[in-house]
Amino acid sequence: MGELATDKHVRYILSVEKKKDSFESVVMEHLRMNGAYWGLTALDIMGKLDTVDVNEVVSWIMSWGFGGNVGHDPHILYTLSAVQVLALFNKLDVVDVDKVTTYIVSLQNEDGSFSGDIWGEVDTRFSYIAICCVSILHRLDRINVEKAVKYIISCKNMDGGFGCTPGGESHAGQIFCCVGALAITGSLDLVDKDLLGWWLCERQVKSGGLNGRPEKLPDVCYSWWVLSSLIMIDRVHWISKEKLIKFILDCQDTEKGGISDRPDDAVDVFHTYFGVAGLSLLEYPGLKPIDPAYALPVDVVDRIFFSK
Ligand code: GRG
Ligand code: ZN
Repeated sequence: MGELATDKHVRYILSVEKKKDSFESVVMEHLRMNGAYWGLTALDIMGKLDTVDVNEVVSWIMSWGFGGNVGHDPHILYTLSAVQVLALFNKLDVVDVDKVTTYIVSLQNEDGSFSGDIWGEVDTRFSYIAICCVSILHRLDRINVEKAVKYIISCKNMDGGFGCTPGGESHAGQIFCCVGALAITGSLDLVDKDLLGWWLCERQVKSGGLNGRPEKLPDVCYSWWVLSSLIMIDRVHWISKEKLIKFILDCQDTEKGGISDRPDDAVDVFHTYFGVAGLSLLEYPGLKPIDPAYALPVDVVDRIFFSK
């Protein structure tokens, strides 16, 4: 089995960041805040965040006016990424906490669910994002946690999994969101851990990779969505860690760097991040540990909650 080509992945992520004026990245502009979170968190886990100019990143984030105004329609997806990146750099003090919190509070609906923006689409992804974000900002008490938890539980299915809305099919991505939100609010006792653990461990296929629901192909990003959920419910020993490590390493481009969804596919920053983050959850040597609920390095989460 090969090893993690850390230096190559660092170079790959930095090269994508430099290409930010390219056509593709202008078209994908709305995704750039999420992309920054994926790339920078991967760099931090690999111990290379210091290769990035902090001030440049912080002023770019602030020019977005996340959580409201300046050139982009606000969406809760970018708000969390912006807050996470600022947390990585220990720069949360630049956040207008009241403004961001008020924006998130305004997106909570009567039934406890959250919309992603003023247009109203509801999804358990937005419940996770809202809860994670206000928690990082120490403002969990500003949302109605009881109703938020009740809504998430209403999205639980007979198979133990969770969907995007009540009755929606169980999907590993939504399961991460629901379990993560329940973990952050201290409500994991509402999960049937054996039933959900069984569904999640069945996601491991012959190659060692994980899929996101039955009969689907394995994909490196589920090394995050499935594994983090298994860890939060304390059932990670129900899958083969060795086989999953091998699958992720097989998805590396060992020449140019980067990780793809499946062996021999084209690499991208999203799968590079989730591959590295998955390996961190698997305690692969040389990587910083990552927190399965906040999706940030453990030292960053400790700094947020345990430093004065
Ligand atoms: C901070 C890590 C972090 C996340 C923020 C946006 C979000 C919260 C979570 C997204 C959760 C989610 C729904 C992930 C799934 C993404 C994905 C690979 C979707 C593909 O779904 P299909 O149905 O693919 O196209 P399959 O694999 O089922 O064939
Ligand atoms: Zn994927």
